[in-house]
Amino acid sequence: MPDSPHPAAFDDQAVAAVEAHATAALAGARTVEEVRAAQAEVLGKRGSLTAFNAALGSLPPAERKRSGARLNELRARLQARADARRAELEQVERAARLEAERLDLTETLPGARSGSLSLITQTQDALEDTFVGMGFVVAEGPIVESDWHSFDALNIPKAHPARSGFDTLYVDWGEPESTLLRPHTSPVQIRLMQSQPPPIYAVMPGRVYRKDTPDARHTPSFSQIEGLVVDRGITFGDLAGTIDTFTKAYFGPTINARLRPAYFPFTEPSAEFEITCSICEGAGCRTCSQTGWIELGGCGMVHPNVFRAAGVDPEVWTGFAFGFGIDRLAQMRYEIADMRVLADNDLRFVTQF
Ligand code: 2NL
Repeated sequence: MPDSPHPAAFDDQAVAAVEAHATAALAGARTVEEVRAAQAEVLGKRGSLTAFNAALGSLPPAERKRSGARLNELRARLQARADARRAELEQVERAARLEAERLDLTETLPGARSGSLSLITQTQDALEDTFVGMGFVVAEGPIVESDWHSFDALNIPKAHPARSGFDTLYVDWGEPESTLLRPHTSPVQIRLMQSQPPPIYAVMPGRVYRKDTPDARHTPSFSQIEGLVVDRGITFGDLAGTIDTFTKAYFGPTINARLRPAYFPFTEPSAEFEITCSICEGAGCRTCSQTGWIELGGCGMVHPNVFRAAGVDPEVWTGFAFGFGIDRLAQMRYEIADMRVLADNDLRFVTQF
């Protein structure tokens, strides 16, 4: 950039020359830094406009007033031009930075194969589709839960072993043992009953957490799906029919379901829910200990205490609930010997699905 004119004398011609020089310098600035330099050269402490200020003093009073006003106008005009040019360049620099930093997450690197959903997500999606086809809605809720929604509301007394730190992963928040990672999806059902009046026909899928040491059959985090039906006049027959319809819809016509008496604090009566062993199709094998049946989950009629805790009148409404592990179901369907492979991300495993 040529040196800016630094006039000793103060006249119209000199002012016009400074303005022309500054305007050209601003227009020619290619970076925000060049705008700053051009601005300093004219408007800064040692700038040419500042030099004019000194020259003002030697003018006669009338002339000084007129020239001072013109000088101020010029200063404001150049300031505005500098601001406008800076804004323009900032915009350009930002666009260039965004373009340079753009990361295409859908781009497949040479030699890489495109990914797929995890086997558990695929299984959960298929289960949701089956239940939606049967008239259920899908509900979700928080993973970090209160002990009230996880235990008290489910008729699980304070002394129940499921509550002890042995099974439950507590979060250090609030009163000791008041906040936890949900050990089942049942708190979502409690929240659903609290938030809307029956009838309810809903399934709640999601991740749950237990303090389990990983082995072939256990991982400290797994996925579950539970179902809840609340309406007038719901019976155990409706529960058995729903389990049967689901089993046929999801596994196909060769797989049957059966219920056997069981105990859960939140249902009465309660039952274990077994299906034909998919490995031997009921003939008996090692996986099903020669029984021909595999336990999938549990179910039962919702306990009146659970209804009362959730604000549902058990004199008016009845209902049933059921729950089973999604990982366990996938393990059976795909004959996965060791559950830990689900979290390993070993390509020899994940590329099979
Ligand atoms: C199992 C057994 C079950 C439920 C879950 C439930 C929820 C509410 C009220 C009553 Cl809010 N019951 N859920 C009932 C029976 C069994 O799960 O073995 N799951 C893996």
